Amino acid sequence: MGNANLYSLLEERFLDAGEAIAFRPVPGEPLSYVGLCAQVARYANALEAEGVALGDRITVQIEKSLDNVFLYLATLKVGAVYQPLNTAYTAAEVDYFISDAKPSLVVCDPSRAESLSPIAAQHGVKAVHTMAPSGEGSLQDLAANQPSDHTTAMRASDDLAGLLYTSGTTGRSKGAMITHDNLSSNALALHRIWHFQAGDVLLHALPIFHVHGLYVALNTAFLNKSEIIWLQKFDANQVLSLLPEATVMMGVPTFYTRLLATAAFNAEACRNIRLFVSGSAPMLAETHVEFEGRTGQRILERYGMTEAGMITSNPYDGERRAGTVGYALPDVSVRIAAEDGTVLEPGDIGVLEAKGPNIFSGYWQMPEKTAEEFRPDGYFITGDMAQIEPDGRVTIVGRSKDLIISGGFNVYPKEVETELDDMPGVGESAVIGVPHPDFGEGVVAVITAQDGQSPEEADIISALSERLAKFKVPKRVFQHAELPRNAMGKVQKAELRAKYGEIFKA
Ligand code: MLC
Ligand code: AMP
Repeated sequence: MGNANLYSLLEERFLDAGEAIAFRPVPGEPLSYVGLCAQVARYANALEAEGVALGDRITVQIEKSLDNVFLYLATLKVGAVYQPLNTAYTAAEVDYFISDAKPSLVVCDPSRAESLSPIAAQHGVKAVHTMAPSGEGSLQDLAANQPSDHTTAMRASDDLAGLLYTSGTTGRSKGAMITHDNLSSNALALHRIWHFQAGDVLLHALPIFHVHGLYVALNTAFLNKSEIIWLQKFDANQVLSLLPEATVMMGVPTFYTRLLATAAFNAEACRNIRLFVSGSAPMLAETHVEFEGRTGQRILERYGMTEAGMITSNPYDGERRAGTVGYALPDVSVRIAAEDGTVLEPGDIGVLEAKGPNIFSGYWQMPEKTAEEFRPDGYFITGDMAQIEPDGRVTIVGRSKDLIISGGFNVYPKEVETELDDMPGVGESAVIGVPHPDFGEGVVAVITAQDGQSPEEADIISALSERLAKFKVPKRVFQHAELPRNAMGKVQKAELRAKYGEIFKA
């Protein structure tokens, strides 16, 4: 039997690509595919020198960099499990991820070493390394002194490759277990249906701690042996200046609204682009239409999630219809069901369920949670409300899960409410998402006062920022005498969303 390790598939392509450019960092020196292979091997040897064994988790919280990519690929290569964390997470948030994943190694930026080292020690982590060229615990230094050849570890298709945390309705994050086969089947399908071809250059401006920037963008470009223009983060003016050198860009809807807000953005800037992909959050139909009017390009919207990689995509050749997410990927089946699991008819609105080689193998050490999210016949319950037309085209119409998506990052209201409720002076809270011109949805909190206190909005925001990643912190906090409730005592969030629906309107 062959090796199902995703890296073994990628390495074949890398060796075939040879001296072709893999990465063109801006700023920075280009790196060839041969050079990439050597760096990955050095990191793989470094991990093994540190005692990393098959199936061990490696927790990573570092800024986007090529070394970050080497570490991702080396983790695959040695048969360990990559656990990337959003760089916005606070030490308090990371504490939970480390306690749950029980990694054998934590890799962080030098600026975080002081706060993360005691946390790692407390949870029995063998070593904390920093992503720095030198200094105590420098992983780069360790890798630099390793040989540049390494034999890729044998993995079965259902062995774990990644552990990506995603919050649940309870507010507690769950680790989605992603297998080698989940990743390779999804990447191969996207590579094919999006017509990746010789000469493609990917403009990469997404973060690489989530599915979109890490798996969708990188793995498809790698399979294609493409050159990747590598940006630290999304900056509309920088992207505008580099677009003519690229043929493909992937982004969250905020990327596209920010480009449209840039006066110089036009068809000329996109002259060499053959594919713009949008996903991770709903794109307004107006954005799609305005984008086509300005550039002549029809953005291809696709839909996916951490637990499932990509599930549906608008067609490359057929109609890319604004407001829809297209058809199930090859080998993926989707259906609409009622809450009790009854499968509904075309046109009915219900919860989207999906099945296929892309679906994760369950939540890390949470068999009951896993069982709750799957139907007995293997379909995964996505929590997204959708409608399927008779020809199979899917439209996402809402969410059954209480989730806010801000600029492509997920915010679970329950998690923010729990922090608010624990604050002195706060009685109860309700956290909602309302339309935001830049982030799609903006986080807003409504609180009641406790013990006659009247906490200041600015103080609440600043206290929350100590505990929660910036993107989760409400942009506004309003105080009410009491929260609106129905006869059953349930907070009426729809009423609050209607009341504050206009606050971010320009
Ligand atoms: C930054 N801020 C955000 C935010 N990003 N607030 C809310 N939502 C966000 N997404 C905060 C900053 O900390 C800052 O706070 C203030 O808002 C303004 O920052 P900014 O400079 O405007 O933000 P910027 O750094 O430019 O980041 C915006 C962004 C970024 C859109 C470029 O958020 C981003 O790259 N998003 C991509 C997310 C993504 O990759 N999602 C994929 C998930 S995978 P202050 O207080 O300091 O001013 C997935 C599956 C799938 O969902 O289907 O793909
Ligand atoms: P995550 O858990 O970060 O992977 O986020 C996945 C969620 O993002 C999905 O369950 C959807 O709610 C949402 N999502 C992703 N792509 C789209 C899209 N194209 N349209 C609407 N929602 C999307």
